[in-house]
Amino acid sequence: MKTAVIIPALNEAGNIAKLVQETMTQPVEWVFVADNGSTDKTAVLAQKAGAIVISEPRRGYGYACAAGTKAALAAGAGILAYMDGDFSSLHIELPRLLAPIKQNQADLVLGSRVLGHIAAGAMLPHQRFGNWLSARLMSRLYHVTVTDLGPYRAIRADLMRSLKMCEMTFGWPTEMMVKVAKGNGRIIEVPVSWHVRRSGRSKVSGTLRGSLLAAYYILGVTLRYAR
Ligand SMILES: Nc1nc2c(ncn2[C@@H]2O[C@H](COP(=O)(O)OP(=O)(O)O)[C@@H](O)[C@H]2O)c(=O)[nH]1
Ligand SMILES: [Mg+2]
Repeated sequence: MKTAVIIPALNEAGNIAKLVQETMTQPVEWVFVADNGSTDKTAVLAQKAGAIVISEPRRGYGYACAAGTKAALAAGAGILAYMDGDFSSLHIELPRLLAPIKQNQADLVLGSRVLGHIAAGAMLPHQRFGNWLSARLMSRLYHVTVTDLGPYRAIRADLMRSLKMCEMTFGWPTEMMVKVAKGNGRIIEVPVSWHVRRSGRSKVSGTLRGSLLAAYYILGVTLRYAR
């Protein structure tokens, strides 16, 4: 099964080249960087490092993930893995996410930071609480066992293709989970570690606007799709 890693990136020039190079040392066929109008050199550095850069002009985390996904599916990937572009996840843990799909034990594998390790300062208290609340809600409403809603994850490509994603902002990762759960897909969690971003600034949990929007979309999608 050929694997594509999709990295949504917005102004990650300080991270992206090394991250792409490191990721390509893993058993993956492609690294797609979904650039969302970065004003720095993210796109050119990612391309030089060996990634396929997908430019998505519509602003929104979900638009970027969707554009990267579309390109990876068109390339013929059998497994899609998602990873942030700031070194908060480790490339060496990728095989953990891929193994259950390759062994046909799961359709969606979620990297759980709660089951793994969160480095000091890598997750702010409001983010920990929001994750805990969302995971509890999701477990209750969708009869799944999840401890986290982390971005580091892998999914079978044919399942992803069937999901008909429509949340084009911060609700995208949550929509993936609730739709797989509703379709009785096999979801498992594996422990992953979570680290302080290496360079540059947070656009989501480190800002008030990003945090409020993320909470609104994550909780909103969790509740809305349960109906
Ligand atoms: N393409 C794209 N990527 C984004 C956007 N917002 C955040 N990202 C990327 O998504 C990942 C997570 O964002 P980050 O700023 O680290 O959020 P945090 O981990 O909550 O602090 C990083 O790779 C960002 O570059 C966006 O609007 N478009
Ligand atoms: Mg981050």
